[in-house]
Amino acid sequence: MPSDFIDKISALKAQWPDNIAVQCFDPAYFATLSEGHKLRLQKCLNSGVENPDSEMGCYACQPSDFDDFKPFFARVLARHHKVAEDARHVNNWDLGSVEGLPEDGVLDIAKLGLPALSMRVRVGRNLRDFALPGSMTKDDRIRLENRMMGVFDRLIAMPEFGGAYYSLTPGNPCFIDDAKYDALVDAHIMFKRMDTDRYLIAAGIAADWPFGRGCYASADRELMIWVGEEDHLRIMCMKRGTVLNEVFDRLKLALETVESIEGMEFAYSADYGVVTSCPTNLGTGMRASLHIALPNLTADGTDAKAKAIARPLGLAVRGIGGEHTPIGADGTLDISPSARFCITEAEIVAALYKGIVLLKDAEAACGK
Ligand code: DAR
Repeated sequence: MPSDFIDKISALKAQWPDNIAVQCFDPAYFATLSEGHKLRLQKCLNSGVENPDSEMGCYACQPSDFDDFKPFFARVLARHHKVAEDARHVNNWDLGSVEGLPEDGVLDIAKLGLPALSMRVRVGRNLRDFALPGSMTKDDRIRLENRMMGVFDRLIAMPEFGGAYYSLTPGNPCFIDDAKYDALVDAHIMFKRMDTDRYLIAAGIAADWPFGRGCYASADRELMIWVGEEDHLRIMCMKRGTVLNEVFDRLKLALETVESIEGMEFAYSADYGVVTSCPTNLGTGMRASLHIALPNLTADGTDAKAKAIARPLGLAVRGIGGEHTPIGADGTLDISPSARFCITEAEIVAALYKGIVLLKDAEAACGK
C-alpha cells in the first residue's frame, strides 16, 4: 500500500523528469497525512504512476482535493502553469478589463485579414455535491445524468437553446445506438469514447463507460453540453464565423442560464477558481480555439513547425479532433491559448484573437 506507492514513485522520479505529479510528490509531506488522506492523494496520482509518460500525471477526484492537498497541488500548479506556489486565481468574463483590444470590443478576425473559421469556446464544470469523475460510482454517474436531463428539459423549452439530449446509458429514454453515436462524434458534437484512453482509465474517470454519459446539442448545433466526460460537464459554443464575441458571449449566457437552475451549484475554490478534474484546466476550465489551415507550416505532414512557432506565442496546437488527434487533410490545426489558470476568461479569448494573426503571419512567411 502507501510504502509500496512511495517506493514506486521514487523509482519513477529518476526516469520520468517530465511527469509533473511524480516530480512534485514529496514523501515527507505524504508521511504527514492520515491513512485516509494518503489513499485519496494516491488515487489522484494513479494515472501518472500507471502512465509514467504523462505530462501532468494527476487528477483531482474530490472537489476539495486542490484545497485539501494544497502543499502538493500548489507545486503541481506552479510547475505546469508557471505561476507562484501561492498564486490565487480570479475569474472575469468582461472583455472591457483587457487592454489592447478594438475600441468597440468586437474581436472580428476578418479585420485581421482572416476568413471565417471554426470558432469554439468551452468550459469544464463540476457539480459541488458529487465526487469528481475519477471517484464517482456507477450510481453517481447515472444520478448526475438524470439531474442534467431535468436541466435539459428547461433548455429545450428556451428558443435560444432548444435542442435535444443524446444518452449513451442503456435504458435511458434518450438512449442512442452506435450508428447515431458515431455520427455525432464525426460531427464533432459528441465526445469520443473514453474506455480506450489509458490515462482516463487509470484515473478512474473512464470507469462504468458508457453509463451516465451523453451530450446535449442545441437545434443549431452551436451549443453542446457533454455529460460525464473528463469533468461532469463540458459546456461549449461553436460556430463558423469571424466574430469571437458570438461564441464567447453565448457561452457566458448558457453558463449563467444553467447555473441559475436549482441543483446546478458548481464546484469552486476560493484560491483556485473553477474546480476541474485536471490541474491543467483549473481556474477557468476554459479552452478557446480556432481551426485554421496552415499548409506551409504542416507541409512535412506534422505539426512540429506549427508547435515550435505557436509555443512562444502562448498557443497550443492540436489536431482537428482535439487532444491526441491528427492534423486535418488540408493542414488544418486546432489553435488555442495554453493558459487556463491565473488568467481570466476575457484574457484567454483576447489571447486567441491576438495570437492567431501572428501564427497566420508565420504561415505566410513560411510559404515565401
Ligand atoms: N494524459 C494527461 C493529460 C493532461 C492534460 N489533458 C487533459 N486534461 N485532457 C497527462 O497527464 O499527460
